[in-house]
Amino acid sequence: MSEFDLVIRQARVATASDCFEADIGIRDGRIEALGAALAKGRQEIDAAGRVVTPGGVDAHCHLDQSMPPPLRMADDFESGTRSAACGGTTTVIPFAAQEKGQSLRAAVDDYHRRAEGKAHIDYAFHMIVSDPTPTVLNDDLPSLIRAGYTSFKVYMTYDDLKLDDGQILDVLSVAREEGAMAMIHAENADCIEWLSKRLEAAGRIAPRFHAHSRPMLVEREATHRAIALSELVDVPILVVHVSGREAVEQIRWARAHGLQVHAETCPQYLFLTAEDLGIDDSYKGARCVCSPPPRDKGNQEVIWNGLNDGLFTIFSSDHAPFRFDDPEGKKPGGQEVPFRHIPNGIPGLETRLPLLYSEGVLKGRITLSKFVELTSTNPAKAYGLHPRKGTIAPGSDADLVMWDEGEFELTNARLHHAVDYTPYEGMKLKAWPGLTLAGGEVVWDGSNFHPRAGRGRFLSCGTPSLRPQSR
Ligand code: DUC
Ligand code: ZN
Ligand code: ZN
Repeated sequence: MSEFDLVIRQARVATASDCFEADIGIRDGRIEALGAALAKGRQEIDAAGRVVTPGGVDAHCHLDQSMPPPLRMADDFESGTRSAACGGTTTVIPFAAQEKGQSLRAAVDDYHRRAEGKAHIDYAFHMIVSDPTPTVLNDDLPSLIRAGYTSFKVYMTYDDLKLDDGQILDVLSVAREEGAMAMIHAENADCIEWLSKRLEAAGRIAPRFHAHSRPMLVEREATHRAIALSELVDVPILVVHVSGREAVEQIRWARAHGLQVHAETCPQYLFLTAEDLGIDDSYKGARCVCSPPPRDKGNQEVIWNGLNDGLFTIFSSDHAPFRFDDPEGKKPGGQEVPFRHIPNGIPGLETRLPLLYSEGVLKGRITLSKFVELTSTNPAKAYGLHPRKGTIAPGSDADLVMWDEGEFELTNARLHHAVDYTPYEGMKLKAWPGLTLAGGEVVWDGSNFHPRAGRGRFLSCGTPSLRPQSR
């Protein structure tokens, strides 16, 4: 009997702390051994000269999330996890969103039904708390955290989701009590509403005015307020989808004052600018409408610096998939609508890792270990999935990516999501996943997707285990 199910030979193994050459021995879906000249496997893959990283953990993506009619997300748990796997991501953490008036438990049960039997890769859930009733605060939230839903998102904007400061203090107190991770969407709702009404009254309704309705001060103010609320309760927070300088400055200020404020950013803040929402009134810009909006080239540099110097903990996609030419998507009811009615979000599950590997690692902006830390290890730690996920070590799940280097044109035709566009159409990349293993099984071989809906299991999350920030 051979010792391993699969051996990957002579890989350049990259973890968040080291890069070294080793064979990787896999059995029963887990990594069993790392070392030189491991015994034979029933199957062998030659990785000589190739980088192998842990499978990506995309800790911020929206799949099959309930939307007000006529809107509908293009990706469900089947197509979303297919696309993720083909882009090197082996774990996703989408949201179980509570609707106002709904119990939090009912929301979690609903999203389990949506995922059941569909996912090709493992998944967990963050909760979205939109209605923190006494029952939610005293019963549902604490017991769901103890049951393996150890993170939740709160919104400071969007009418159907936003909480006021008192409500945010209430849910942060539960996070502190139970050791959960609170993610905060930081934009000032009243400023957005005030600006949107004035823009609309002046006839400025094209997609590009979305960016005018959410200037950076709107994000800066809310980021500072979120930091102050977390300071008052004395609990760590994670500020999601940070877009540029002014929010970064608030987070640096918080760190300098010894506050535990973690931060996430996303590809759209490295590779898009407000001009992608349109330089004229063309509706094409609706494709890139997301919140916060992309900023400018100078802000892209601020984000790159923050990725390199430790300001950012996590790099996620914020995949929020709406088709462009679709009455359920960016043209609600078949109409080109004023900017404030365009569904917010862009696709990015499959492109997150190749974009950062190609433009970050291969252009010398971040190290390979930093890439692993931001895209896999830290999200796994932040949401209580490490060391099962997020690293290459004996005992960890055999979730691995082997990288191809060469010339790759990023086109929507290459991708496996259900969206009819990518914001990055035509970009020339230098790397793409050549192989993705999930639980030791090949799900993507560089050319073909190997489907097995239902292969992905639900992951119950443990206590967040990020180390405290030192600056
Ligand atoms: N902004 C969010 O907060 N969520 C989904 C998409 C978006 O643009
Ligand atoms: Zn958000
Ligand atoms: Zn989001």
